[in-house]
Amino acid sequence: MKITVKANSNIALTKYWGKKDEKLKTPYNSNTSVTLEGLQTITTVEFSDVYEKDIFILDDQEYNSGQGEYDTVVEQLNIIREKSGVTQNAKVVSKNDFPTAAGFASSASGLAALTFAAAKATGLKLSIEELSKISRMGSGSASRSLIDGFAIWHKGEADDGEDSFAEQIAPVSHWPEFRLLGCVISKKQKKTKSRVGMKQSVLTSPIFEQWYTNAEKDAQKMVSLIKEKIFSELGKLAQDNCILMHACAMTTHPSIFYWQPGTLEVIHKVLELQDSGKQIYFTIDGGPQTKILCLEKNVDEFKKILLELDGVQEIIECKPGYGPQIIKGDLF
Ligand code: 2P0
Repeated sequence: MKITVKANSNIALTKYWGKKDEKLKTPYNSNTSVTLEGLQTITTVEFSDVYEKDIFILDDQEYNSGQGEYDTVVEQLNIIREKSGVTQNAKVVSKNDFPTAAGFASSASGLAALTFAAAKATGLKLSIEELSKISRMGSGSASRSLIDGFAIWHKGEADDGEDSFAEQIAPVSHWPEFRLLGCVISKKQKKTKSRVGMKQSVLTSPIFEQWYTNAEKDAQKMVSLIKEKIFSELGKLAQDNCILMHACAMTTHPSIFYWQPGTLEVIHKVLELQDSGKQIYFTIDGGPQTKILCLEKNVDEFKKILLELDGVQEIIECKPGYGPQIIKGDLF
């Protein structure tokens, strides 16, 4: 059967940076997120005898064996084949509506869409919890994109990783005024992929232990702030958590600096606005884009100020969104 799925990306409000178990893909610390309407991947999957091998096309480019993207897709299809008993090869065609691999969490929406579509195409009936665990194997942050609204990905304690999955903290309707403004600083693909970078951080950053111990506490605090809708505290916590994650990345050998001059230009503007009492906060992932956390009522004012900065090319506005959905309009 051919299935097409739309999945949203997500932004980590408190981050994941480091796998405790490289095989099970479990994180050192629990982390939290909001799924984002506005940054999406659409993926069509079909299993059929006509395919002599798995085919993967992303944004009109075909990937082959030996390329990381292709191998990740095949590994994910293999998990679904194993669970479903389907043995056929698959064709996977995917499109992102935002820059791939430039720090807009394309792997989160991509792997969530692939996992959901492949599971449905094979007729597997799995819970969101199961789908989150399978998505985790493809990309850690993808485990969170299965969830509507606000999520926590539990680090888990079990030896088999079965308790490491994402769970809803609050639905979209809990806080529809929540906004993320993605300031596009550069569309170039990043130099160090998160997967490679975080592995190096685990091994070499002198503050790694401090980072994940702190981040675990942050994740638990974030759950309360989301539930209680205390925006200013949430923004401050997200910002501080992001700074510590980047300090950990920067103190890795060799050093991982995702920030570009434009990234810092936005940071300084945000700090200046905070000093004048505005409710505006930043967070940054594995790339140069500075992402603004704010509320709907301030969007126009903040967009205008940020677009005046030399380093900001455009702004992508996102609001809380839903988990993967089956849609019409197959890509092949
Ligand atoms: C996050 N990031 O929590 C953090 C913050 C980037 C910075 O999860 O190796 O693509 O596939 O599990 O999920 C990006 O890393 O890494 C990420 P893998 P992933 O959103």
